Order: sequence, then structure tokens, then C-alpha cells
Amino acid sequence: MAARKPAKQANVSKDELLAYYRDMLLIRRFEEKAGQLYGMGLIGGFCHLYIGQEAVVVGLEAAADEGDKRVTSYRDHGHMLACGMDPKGVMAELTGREGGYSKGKGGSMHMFSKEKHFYGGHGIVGAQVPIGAGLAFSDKYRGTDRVTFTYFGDGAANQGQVYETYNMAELWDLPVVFVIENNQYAMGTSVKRSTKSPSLWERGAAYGIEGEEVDGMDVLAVKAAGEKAVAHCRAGNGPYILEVKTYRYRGHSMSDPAKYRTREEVQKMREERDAIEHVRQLLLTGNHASEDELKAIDKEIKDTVNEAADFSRESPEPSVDELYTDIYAGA
Ligand SMILES: Cc1ncc(C[n+]2csc(CCOP(=O)(O)OP(=O)(O)O)c2C)c(N)n1
Ligand SMILES: [Mg+2]
Repeated sequence: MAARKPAKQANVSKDELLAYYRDMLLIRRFEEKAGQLYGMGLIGGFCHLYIGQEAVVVGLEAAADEGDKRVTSYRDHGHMLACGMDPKGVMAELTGREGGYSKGKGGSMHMFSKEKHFYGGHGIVGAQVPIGAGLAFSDKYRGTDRVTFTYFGDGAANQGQVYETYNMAELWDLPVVFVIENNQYAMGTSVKRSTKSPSLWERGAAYGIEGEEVDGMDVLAVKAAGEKAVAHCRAGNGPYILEVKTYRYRGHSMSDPAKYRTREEVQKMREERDAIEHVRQLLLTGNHASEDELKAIDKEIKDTVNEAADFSRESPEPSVDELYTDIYAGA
């Protein structure tokens, strides 16, 4: 990954920086809390944390406009929070409670929000990629200028359905930004062990799709690349691929033995490349915020997350009557 730009060179407003700082911190604190609740047995099933990757979704959401759509994999809590879904509803879904986005019947991987144009949450690796192209097709068909962000991982990027989707998306000039969140691992398999063509975005060239690699630990770089991709799609030029180089600090899921990488590797990324620390330094060195102001923001966010956790514990479990509802549309 490229070396970090010196903090003082960044050309960005104080308000923007503070917004990115808050949004990334909310994801991190929320995920830390979800990890705790999982440890306490309050969250069942699978739970894939997004810690380390916050700049990807926050940077891209900063490039999105009202009405744009998003769809992603099972590592989805960050995407929900970044598009403005309520932390209470997300946490309550994680704990399987009535107040959750899927009334407690979906859990971590199956949440949706029509209002925020968030189309899930998909547990089957790569399954969301053709769905993303379908969402983009619906906008093209209706003649809107909306764009769909379709997120998937480096592991998913080796799947056949991704390339079938690329072909159709380019053929029909669909307004879809394919976002490859390359966190360097697919469960315990590193990119180096899964492919001899490690530049994943370049594969789009075989279908005539443009794209680029982005430093996913730099929220400003992600936002800038996102704006370029969105402009390309909105202008009717078809899809665009962003391969965002990022890193997950936690295990693949809560039950990951973590034997495929060293503690030192993780530690190095946390210490040298952390995206939140990057923005913190920009705020401090640019005299946009004091240590005390940043501490106050952290406290405010911790309060929001604690309220979400309290809500998720107090909300009742879904009633037995709900067993046969929401199975098929209209049921
Ligand atoms: C079709 C399918 N095959 C296998 C799995 C099991 N599985 C879940 S996540 C995963 C790794 C995917 O890695 P990547 O696409 O890099 O995403 P990341 O977890 O790093 O976000 C696998 C193999 C699955 N859920 N679906
Ligand atoms: Mg991965």
C-alpha cells in the first residue's frame, strides 16, 4: 500500500473530517460492543466484524447521493450504520429481538432497509453481486440517474458469477460501482494463496470495464475514487470497479482461530495504517479539533452504542406468531 500522505497536505474541510471521524468511530465502537455481546452469549449464529475496514464504506457513502443503492455481504454492520440505519435497530437484530430491522428473525447477515436503500446483508459469498447489477438495471429501466454500490470481498472476486455479472453490466451500461473490499484474506486464505493475478480490478478489462485500486485505509482517497466512479456511472458510461485495499483487524468471524497470519502483521497495520487514527491526526495537526473535543465525540458515540445495546437487551424476543410471517412476499 502507498505510504501515508503527510497530514498537512490534505485539502478537506473541518466539517467533512469531523463527519468521517464520527462515522468511522461509530462503526468501530458498535462493532466492539457487538463483539462483547457475542462473548456474553447475547448474539447467536454468525457475526462478522468490520473493524479495520471503516474507511471503505464511510468514504464511499460520502460519494453517494440520496436514492443511491447499496448491497453487500455478511460483513455488513458498517454498511448499515454508514448509510444511516439506526444503531438500535441493527443491534436489536443482532440479538434476535423484535425491535430489530428484520424483527429479530434475520440476524447479523439478513437486514434490509427500503428507506435507506440498503438491500442486505447476504450470507452466500458473491450472491449479492448479480443482485447489485439487478438493482442498477432497475434504475436504468426506470430512467433515474441513481447508482448502486455493490460490495464484495477478495475471495468472492474469484467466483464465476462475478464475471457473468461484469459482462452483463458492461453490455447494458448499468450504473453499478463494483467495490472489491480487498482485506487480503478470505477466511484463512490469503490472496497470495488463491490467485496468480492479484490485481483484482484489472480483470474488468476483459469485459471493457474501467477501474482502479484505492488505498482503503485513507478515507479521503476512498471518497475521491468513489466520486470519480459515481460520476462515470451517472453519466451513463456503465459500470466501474474500485478495488479498495483494506485490512480486517479481527478474525473472519467470531469463531476464527487466526492461525493464518501473525499477531505482528495485525499489530503493524493497526499501528501504522489505522484509518481512524489517520483522520484524528488530520484533525489535530490542522488545528480543527482539540484532544478534549475528540474525547467528547468518543464519549457521545459510546453513549449512542450503549443505548443501542440497552435497547437490544430490553426489546422482547419475537412472538411465536411471527414464525410464519415474512417468509414470502405478501405472506
Ligand atoms: C458460496 C459460499 N461458499 C463458501 C462460503 C463460506 N464462506 C463464508 S465467508 C468466506 C470467505 C469470503 O472472503 P471474502 O470474499 O474475501 O470476504 P471477507 O470475509 O474477507 O469480507 C467463505 C468461503 C459461503 N458463505 N458461501
Ligand atoms: Mg476478504
